[in-house]
Amino acid sequence: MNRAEEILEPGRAAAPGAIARAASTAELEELRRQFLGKGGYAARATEAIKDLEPPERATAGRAVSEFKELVERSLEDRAAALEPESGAGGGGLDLTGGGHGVRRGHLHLVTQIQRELEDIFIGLGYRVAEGPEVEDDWHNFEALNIPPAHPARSMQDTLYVRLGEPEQVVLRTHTSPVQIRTMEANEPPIYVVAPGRTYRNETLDARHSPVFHQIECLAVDRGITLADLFGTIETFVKQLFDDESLRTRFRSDFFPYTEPSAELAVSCIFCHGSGCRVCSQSGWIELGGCGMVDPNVFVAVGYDPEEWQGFAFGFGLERIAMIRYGIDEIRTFFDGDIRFLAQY
Ligand code: FA5
Repeated sequence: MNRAEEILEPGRAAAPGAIARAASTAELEELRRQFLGKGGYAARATEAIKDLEPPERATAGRAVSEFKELVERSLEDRAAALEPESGAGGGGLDLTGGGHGVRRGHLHLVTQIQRELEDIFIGLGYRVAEGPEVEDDWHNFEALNIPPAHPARSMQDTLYVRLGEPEQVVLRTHTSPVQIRTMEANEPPIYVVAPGRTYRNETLDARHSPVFHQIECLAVDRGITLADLFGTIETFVKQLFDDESLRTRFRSDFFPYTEPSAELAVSCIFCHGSGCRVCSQSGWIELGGCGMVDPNVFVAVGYDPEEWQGFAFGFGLERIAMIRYGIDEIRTFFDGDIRFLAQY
């Protein structure tokens, strides 16, 4: 039994009996607070999840949601049983009875991760930049050294708001157009991160969704090297995951807008490298791509590539959340099941 389950255990034993003995709706509300409210069993167990070993997190998460369901079910059953007695004379509406209260919501897990990453990068001296989700061909492709006939376009098929070149308008396929918009509007040096929603014409599977989020990073200055890129990524991965057993892997890759380019992957927390459904049997989960800004990109935005160097990377936010919390299905982020969302 892990720490989160230990916290839940007494609650699990006590809840059904205590709720069944409640004599009024006010008493039921008090019990709801005790089991599910701030500082209650579920909240404390959820808090303990982040200190668990990654493989234990999914089990603990499930235990918390099962506990919440158990309490909710017991409360509903008891409320239904009490109903006939609550009105004056044994029926009708009891205007003196306590209300059910409004349950407090909270930020979606992806938004939480996004804000946390923004904080990490602000701490490193970056500022947050934004760009539109409906993007023109120039910013999404062309200025990023992806001309119309380039094969890289077929890897990022998307939804087209307006067809036809060169005025084609698309739902952006990545956050990289924000690099272009930032450089067009500012003189170097530049240190920005740009989180946001992105779209691709892709089939839904455990790790891929047609709508997802990325965070882009761009640093442009004099004398920036590959060592700065790797050092920055390592710093943020360590801060974010705080997990000694997690391994990172850089592999040479290709992106038209960076040269050289690399892919960053972290070891699969579900199978620890032996291969499973979530990592497509590879033992690694790809977080994103990175590299040194290609001189052609600097030329496209009017910077002198002899004077300025830079690095950039773009990572998937859902993937980061999946690795951190042991979530094995990307669909759970957007199918709106409150039992999933309430755990984080
Ligand atoms: C890119 O999108 C590049 N723009 C990244 C980049 C930026 C490279 C700056 C160099 C410099 P890629 O297509 O590999 O690269 O996507 C990056 C990450 O986004 C993936 O590793 C993954 O974490 C996430 N991602 C991509 N497609 C999906 C999808 N369909 N569903 C969920 N996450 C996705």
